[in-house]
Amino acid sequence: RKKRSFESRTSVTNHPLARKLFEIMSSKKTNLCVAADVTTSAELISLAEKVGPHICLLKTHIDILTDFSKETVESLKELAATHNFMLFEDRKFGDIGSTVASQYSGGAYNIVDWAELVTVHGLPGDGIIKGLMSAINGRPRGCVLVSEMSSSGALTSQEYVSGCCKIAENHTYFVIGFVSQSNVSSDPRFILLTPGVQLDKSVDGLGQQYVTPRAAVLERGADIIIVGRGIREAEDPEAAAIKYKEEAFSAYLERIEAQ
Ligand code: UP6
Repeated sequence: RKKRSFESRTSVTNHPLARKLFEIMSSKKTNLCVAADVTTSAELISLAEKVGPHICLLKTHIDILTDFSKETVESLKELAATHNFMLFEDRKFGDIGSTVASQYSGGAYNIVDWAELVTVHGLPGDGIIKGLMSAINGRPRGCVLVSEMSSSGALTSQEYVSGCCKIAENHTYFVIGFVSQSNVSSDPRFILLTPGVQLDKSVDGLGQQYVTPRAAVLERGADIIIVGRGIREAEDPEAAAIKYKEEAFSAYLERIEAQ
């Protein structure tokens, strides 16, 4: 399954956002997601402008902004439309259905209003999916289940991973893939996103562990690599984005040609 092209996988999924993502990846020739972990709206918009042409997804942690406003998301939405990428809020929802429904559609961030995709932990069981779904009000929305983590000592056992896969299989109208560190599913509908990717470092001193874009795609089954500091902290973030994009996409091409 990991050898199929993104293009050919477009037709195996019924989820409009999975299809949209496969199409963006094929047409822009990028399987790079940038983790935009910055603390001001100005930095966020500036980073999105620089990396926008080179990414399929912009991953945010919207709650680390010190100056969040409606204008912030309006600008992000405009950039996403201009450069053809999707907004992906890494909220890592992890509570009971009723609570996540309020966190998704309420509060200061109203995530469901602007983020097409969000991350979700499988820990609470599938009530979390039902809770999130109850807040979408007919909008096209989807989620990625965090099945494994990149940090050292992560508690995601094999049993936990297969539990996440079951939730995904039972809720394909909402779950479009996984955050993972290995080939957690052979189902071509599911998109695997792998964080913990950097070219120059192997750890960050706070538990994060890195592999190269090539290793993520060819050894860990990543469809999409997620890169934060490797790009953000580079002298020239746009040049770094191009470099990570090219490394990850050429590894992907190698993988599909190997069939
Ligand atoms: N992230 C991980 N590992 C996971 C899941 N998510 O690092 O298992 C997220 C982090 C951060 C990004 O929350 O936003 O991916 C990685 O950033 P970095 O490249 O700067 O380490």
